[in-house]
Amino acid sequence: DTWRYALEEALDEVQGVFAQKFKEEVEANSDHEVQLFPFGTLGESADTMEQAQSGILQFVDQSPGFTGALIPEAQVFFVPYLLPQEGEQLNSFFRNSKTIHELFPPLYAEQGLELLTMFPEGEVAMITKSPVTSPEDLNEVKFRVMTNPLLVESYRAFGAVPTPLPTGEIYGSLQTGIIQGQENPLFYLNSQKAYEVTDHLTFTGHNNYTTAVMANKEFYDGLSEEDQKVVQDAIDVAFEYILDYQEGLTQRSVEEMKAAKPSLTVTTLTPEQRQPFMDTREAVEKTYLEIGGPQAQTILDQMKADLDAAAEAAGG
Ligand code: 6CS
Repeated sequence: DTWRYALEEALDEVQGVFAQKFKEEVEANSDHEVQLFPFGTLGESADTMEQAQSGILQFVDQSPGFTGALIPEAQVFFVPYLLPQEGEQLNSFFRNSKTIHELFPPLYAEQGLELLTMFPEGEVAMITKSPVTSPEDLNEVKFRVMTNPLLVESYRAFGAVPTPLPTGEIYGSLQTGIIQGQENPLFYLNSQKAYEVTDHLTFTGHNNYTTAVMANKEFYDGLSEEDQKVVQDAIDVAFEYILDYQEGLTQRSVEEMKAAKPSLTVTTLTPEQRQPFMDTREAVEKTYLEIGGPQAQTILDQMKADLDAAAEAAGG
């Protein structure tokens, strides 16, 4: 039979590379076929989630950026300066995190979803029409964010006017000036040609982009033990593959963007410039505890413990 898998990106973007590896593994180790539906074939993220919950799709990749209303606890990924940007500590966190492997699955299960994995998609940077070196520079700036209440709060704390929009509307909204900035990992800013409609790229160090892959729970529970193992093994292979694949991807993407648009400015904020952005973390954490659902405190505490463990494992 054929398993349908939708993702929020194109096949040559990070979620697409992951999905293709998953497909390859499943098909090599079973009689099942995986049919991939990249972004644009089935609607926006909100649509594919509905399709996965109702069982039209067997698998879906949806970032917590769009899962905020469904699973409020997943908004924890938008507390700024909580996750390290990239590197061994981050990878170790995703491999071993109790939050991800033990606490989140029951919360996804309540929504009819089997959480299979979460993986990082790269350091997030801002790309804007005017330069950004302080929260004052974001004053009055309509800044596109994913439709996630805590991400909205975090950009409000950064001083911007957060504007939640689906991904398909980013380019046009920058072009027409409805918004003046957005954030995303570098491979995505590059492949979506965000630099064509903005002029300044800024590394603030406030986050890494996290995504999640899920199965429809009824479908998954109905699989034989053998097939569940095929799925889990394929996920494990694709997970390690996608971490390797992303080595150096941020830097390469910046170089390609600079080559495509030499006038694009690329700025990494100094520790002093970062400080006022970092200072918002406590307030956003507090908001998370208010709007992050009944398990928010447990999730936040475990997440910090996981990050400490990852720092230790990475030797720093
Ligand atoms: O910003 C967004 O909406 C999109 N960003 C990424 C990196 N993947 C898909 C998502 O829709």
